[in-house]
Amino acid sequence: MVGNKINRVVLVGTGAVGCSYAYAMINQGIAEELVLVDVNAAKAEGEAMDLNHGVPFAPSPTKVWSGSYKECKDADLVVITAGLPQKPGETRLDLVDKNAKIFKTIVREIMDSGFDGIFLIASNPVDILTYVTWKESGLPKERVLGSGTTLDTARLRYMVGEYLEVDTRNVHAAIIGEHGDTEFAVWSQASIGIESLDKVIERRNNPEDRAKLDEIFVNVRDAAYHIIERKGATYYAIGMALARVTKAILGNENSILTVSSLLEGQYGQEDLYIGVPAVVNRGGVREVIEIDLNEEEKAKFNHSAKVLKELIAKVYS
Ligand code: 6V0
Repeated sequence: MVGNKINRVVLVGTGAVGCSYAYAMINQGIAEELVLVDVNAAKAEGEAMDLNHGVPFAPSPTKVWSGSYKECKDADLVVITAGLPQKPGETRLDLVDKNAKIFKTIVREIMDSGFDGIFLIASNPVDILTYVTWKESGLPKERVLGSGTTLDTARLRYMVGEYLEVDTRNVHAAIIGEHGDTEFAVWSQASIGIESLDKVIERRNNPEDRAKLDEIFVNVRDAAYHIIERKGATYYAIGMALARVTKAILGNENSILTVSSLLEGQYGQEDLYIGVPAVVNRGGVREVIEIDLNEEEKAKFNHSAKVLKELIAKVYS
């Protein structure tokens, strides 16, 4: 709760990702109210029942119920995890047409309720669907954001932390760009604690380090494929990433997270949503941070932006 204000979050899509998010939200006591909406109303209802039965074990109470789009009117945040998931072998971009259609309908219904809060999007391809949400809702850009590369950045921090044997929270590194095959690690700006990664590698003097970091990046980029191959879907970590972004928003934290944000000239790009470091607070995205990229990283960013812009053109042709 901020002041006397009750925070209401509406979650649209109570599949694997949505429920992992709801579970993380309740376990961390992030919002007072959590409304579950799904095209499969019985599923949303069952999930609300099950989650409510765990509330006595939570650090603070969350009221959970299954509802309808009408309840978005009083929501501070609407989180969308609805849509079709990636099938084995399917890229996130293959999903674009199917999920863009679903989104246009969902966003219209939400706006018809009188909703005037913030949208956080997770469905894939997330950068495109965040753009679609911004266009269709007519809300200011600050109030529409996507999970972007928050999950990918967490995967990178985890794997680098494991390799260097340091707490993952001391790994300050990020993945930026499209949440997908053209994303990349900004190695040039990475640090471990307060020492640059370059300096750490020099000090360690281990000839294997550079190749190992490259291998870690490939494992991060392809993590979804590796997990989907084994268990059919990925959901726990994205659920926790969405809870982290929600906490930054509702708690007015001014946290720097690699969310999907609208570019208006930053990184030499405009009119697209893409994963970049941004300051997130109660107003949504306070500002996009334009970090220095080396020439190789700039080329990778531009390639990622090009792929996304081609898809946006496809949706809005
Ligand atoms: P799921 O388990 O199939 O759940 C999807 C849910 O959406 C189901 O409960 C459906 O009933 C519901 N749904 C479908 N159409 C509608 C509609 N029109 N209105 C309301 N509800 C609807 O999929 P899962 O939860 O695994 O994945 C959901 C989305 O998250 C997919 O697009 C994934 O690709 C995406 N992910 C995004 C990640 C990220 O980092 N941004 C990570 C993992 C998955």
